[in-house]
Amino acid sequence: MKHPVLVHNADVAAVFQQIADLLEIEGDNPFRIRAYRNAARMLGTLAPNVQTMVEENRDLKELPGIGPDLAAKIIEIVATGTCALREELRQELPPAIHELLTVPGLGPRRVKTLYDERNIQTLDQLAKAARDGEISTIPGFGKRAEQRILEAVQARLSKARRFRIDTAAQIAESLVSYLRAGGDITRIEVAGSYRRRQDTVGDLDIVASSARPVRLLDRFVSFGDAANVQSHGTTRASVMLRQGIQVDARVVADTSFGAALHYFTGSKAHNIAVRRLAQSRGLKLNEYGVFSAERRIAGETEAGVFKAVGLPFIEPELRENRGEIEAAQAGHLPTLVELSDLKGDLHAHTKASDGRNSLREMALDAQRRGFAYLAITDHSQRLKIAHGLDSAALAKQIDEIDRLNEELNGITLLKGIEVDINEDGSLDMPDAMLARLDLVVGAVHGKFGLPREKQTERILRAMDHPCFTILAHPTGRMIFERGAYDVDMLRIIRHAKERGCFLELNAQPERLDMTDTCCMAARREGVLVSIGSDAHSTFDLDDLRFGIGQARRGWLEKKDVLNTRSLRELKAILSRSRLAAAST
Ligand code: DGT
Ligand code: CA
Ligand code: CA
Repeated sequence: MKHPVLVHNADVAAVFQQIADLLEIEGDNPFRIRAYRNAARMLGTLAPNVQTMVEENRDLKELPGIGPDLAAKIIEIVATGTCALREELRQELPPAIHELLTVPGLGPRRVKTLYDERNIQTLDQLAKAARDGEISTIPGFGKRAEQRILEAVQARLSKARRFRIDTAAQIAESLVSYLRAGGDITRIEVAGSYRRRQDTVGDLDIVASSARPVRLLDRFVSFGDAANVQSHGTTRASVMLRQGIQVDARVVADTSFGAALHYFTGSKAHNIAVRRLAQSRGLKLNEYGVFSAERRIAGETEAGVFKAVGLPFIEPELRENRGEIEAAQAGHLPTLVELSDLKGDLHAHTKASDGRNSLREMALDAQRRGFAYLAITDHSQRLKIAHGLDSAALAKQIDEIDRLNEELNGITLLKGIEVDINEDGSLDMPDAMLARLDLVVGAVHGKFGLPREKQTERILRAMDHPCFTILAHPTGRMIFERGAYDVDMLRIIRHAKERGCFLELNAQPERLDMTDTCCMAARREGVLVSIGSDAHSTFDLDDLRFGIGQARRGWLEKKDVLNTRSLRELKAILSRSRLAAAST
């Protein structure tokens, strides 16, 4: 029997994305297509679950970009799992054609050509046509395009798929609540790379303790999202979910839960190092416990396992065998930053550029989250697709913020800008305007292909501007979409130190830029990191949790993070940063 499960936001987003693609292949109205794409993107990062919103009778039209038509479609998808429009469009086109759209470089228009001209409907057919040299004979596709398609398809067909942490989180959270609702659980955790808060995960590893393991695993394999059951025993089972992610579940006796959790949290390198430590003390360590001869001396809790091998508790995010065991032995483990340490956010957008909410809505939402400040950093004018602000628009926003701050109580809006860093390192806003702001967030939004030396110089010159405060998403990577641009991060970090400015850890789950190792380097060099939501709507402030996960992987403590400071401390730091710039 299948149990009813939550419809994930990602499911609704996927239906909208498919509708947009199919409409585009059919050559439909571009505005209609864009509305579906925007809605899909919004749903992809929306924290509240839309099924829950529908059940609570909340008005979906309060979501950014959702009008009556899309709201009705969401309700339809939540109720039926699909939507009549998609089914109609699918009838009109071959079923696997949307897979072709996942090949980099193949947009809907080219897919349509491949279909119309050569009846190519699947990835396998595409790979074969490219190998046979057929693609390059189609008008609009040359030899180079054919070669690129061949490489991309082969990579796609062979690549083990990974998933972004936010996608994994939606699935993991609903699976755990489904399992808990069955009532056979003593303790449960999602272990593996998910618990270590890696930016992507290969699969999910569930560890549970239960007095009725067989019933628990029966329930697990009956999860509504399970597309097929790969193994199903009395202590472990594996399923492949229809989203393409595999989930492994292990059930142990509660006396072994800590040992199993430690083992399946990994990483493998950490596990091996800890086991070696156990062996050096004449102990045996496995997923059931720590044993001295045949006697179990620990295993019920992770803390007990660590203690048995002579270590204090090590946070999961640190368990990569990157020095955490040595630090633990020396009593130098960092006290990792937590979400509740954040006093504000220094990167947020409003309707004035490409955000969805007003200044007031953003301010009140930040206040509701217990923040003392929120920096408004809309785009500068060079970023045309984001409706960036020119001087006049920024001046107007400055006045609006001043007026709003008079009225607000307990939350302060800071005046800022996310200014484009031009190719020569100058900033896309006159100095006189920058000088009127509380802080300046600089970002690279184009010319990603500059050679390393040029790209690095460009950013260093930008940081030299006396008003420059924070370098946003320092490497520009977009997970699964675009690699980091070629840049010397160590030089940038050291320059920030010299210059008295800061680096951002962008918390958007598709960015999580800087990486964990960059955060470690920033900490080592003594440069404060700003964990920025880059929110384009009030909901996006939820993404800060992903930024915190990454910061913790980077060993950051409260003191290493700029926006853990009180408003008063922050203001002092910001004015010191300008003084430092003026004196160099
Ligand atoms: P993933 O799924 O690729 O994102 O990464 P993990 O770390 O979740 O790896 P996974 O799912 O293969 O295994 C989960 C944990 O189980 C892993 O972090 C450590 C533990 N583990 C797996 N294989 C071994 C092994 O051969 N030796 C040891 N010591 N531990 C292992
Ligand atoms: Ca895993
Ligand atoms: Ca696994």
